Amino acid sequence: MNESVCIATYRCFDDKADFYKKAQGIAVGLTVGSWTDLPEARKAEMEKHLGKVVEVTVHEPDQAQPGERYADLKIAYPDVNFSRDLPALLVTVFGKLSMDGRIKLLDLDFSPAFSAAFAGPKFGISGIRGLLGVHDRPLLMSIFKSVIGHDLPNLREQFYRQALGGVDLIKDDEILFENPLTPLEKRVEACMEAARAAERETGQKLLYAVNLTGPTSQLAKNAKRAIAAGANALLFNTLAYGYDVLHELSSDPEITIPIAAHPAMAGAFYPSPHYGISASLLLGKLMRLAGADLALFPSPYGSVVMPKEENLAVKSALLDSSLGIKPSFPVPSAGIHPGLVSLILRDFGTEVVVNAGGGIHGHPQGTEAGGQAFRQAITGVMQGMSLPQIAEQAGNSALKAAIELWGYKE
Ligand code: 1AE
Repeated sequence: MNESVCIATYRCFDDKADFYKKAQGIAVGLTVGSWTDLPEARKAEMEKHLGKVVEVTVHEPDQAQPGERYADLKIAYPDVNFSRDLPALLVTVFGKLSMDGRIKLLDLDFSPAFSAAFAGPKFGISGIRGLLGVHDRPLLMSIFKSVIGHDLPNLREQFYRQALGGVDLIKDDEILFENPLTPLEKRVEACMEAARAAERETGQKLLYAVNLTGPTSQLAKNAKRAIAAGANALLFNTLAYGYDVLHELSSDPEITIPIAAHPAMAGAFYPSPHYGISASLLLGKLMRLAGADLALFPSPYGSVVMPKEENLAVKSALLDSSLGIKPSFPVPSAGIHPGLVSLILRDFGTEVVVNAGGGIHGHPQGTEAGGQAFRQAITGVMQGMSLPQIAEQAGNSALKAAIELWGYKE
C-alpha cells in the first residue's frame, strides 16, 4: 500500500457473520460506495479512493455463547478522501457505521500527512510543570464545588481555602456557565487575586482553569477576554462542542494558556463493549491530537469507575511518544480522596495530576486540610511509605483525619 492512509480498528460482534466479507463491505461502502459493479476503466480511476482491509482477527468463543463472537477489523482509508480535520476523519471512519450494528471504534492510526495538521498541546506536561515550577512530583488539582448561586466573595473565599491547602491547579466545576453572580472576567479577577494572596502565604504558584463556555462562535473571544482578565488556564467541555473546536482553540496563537479537557458526556460514547468509541481514543488520543494540555477521565478507583485496563490505555494514549506531539497530563478523576493516592501513583507514576473535589472540600477539618492531606499522602508515598505510616507521622494529622473518614486502599 503506497498511498497515505489512516487506519481504523473496530471490534465487531456478530454470531454468524463472515467477518472478512463484513470488513470488505465497510472498506468499500465508506469509500467508493460500490466496487464490483464498476467498469474496469472507472476502477482504475477510483483505486486511489478505495478503502482496504488490512487485517481481520476473529475471536470465536470457546463454546457457542450467543453474543460473544467478535472480530477486530483494521481498515485503511486513503487520506485523499478527507480533509485534514477530525470531523472529516471521524465521519469517514465512523459516521454512518457507528449506527450499523454492534460495532465499536477502538483506535485510529493517523498517517504522517494527517498528523502534520495537528500541533498537539501547546504546553503538555513539561510546559505545565514549567509554569508551576514543579518538576519532581505528581501535581494536585482541586475542583470547585458549590458554585451555582454563589457570589464572587464566596467564590474567592473558596478559591483561597483550596489554594492554601497546597494544590497546584484549581478548576471550575464544569457546570458553571456564564451567570450574573460570577461572570467570566470578574470570576477570573477574583480567583487570580486569591491565588496571589495564597502564594504570598505558601510560596506556591497556581493555575486556575476557568470554564470556557458560551456559543461556539464566541469561544475564542471569551478565551481572550479571560486571558486579558488574568486567566492562566482554561477548562473546556470538549465533547459537548467537538474536537475540532478544541483544535481551533489550542492552535489559536492568541490563546497562550493551557487547556484542560473535561470528559463530560464521555459516558455516552465509551462504556459499552459493543458500541461507541474506546476510552483510549475518545479521552486519550483524540483529546491530545486536538490540543488538550490536561485530559480528565474517570479513574478505576473512585465514584465513576472505568475498568483499569481501559484506564491505563487512556494514560498510554496521552503519553505515547510515537505520536510526535507533546504528551498531555493524565488526570484520573471522580470520587478521588487521599486514601487512593498509593493506587494512583502506583498506576500512573509521577506524570499524573491527582484531582479531587469532594475529596478536598469534604475533609472533616475543612477545604485547606483537604489539600494538605493529599500533599502529605503524595510526599509520603513517593518516599515509599504506606498511607497509615504517613498518617501516623507527626504533622500529618490532615491525612490521618482523611483516612479515618474515607479509609484507604493500597
Ligand atoms: C471525571 C470528571 C470529574 C469531575 O469533573 C469532578 O467534578 C469530580 O468531582 P469529585 O472529585 O468526584 O467530587
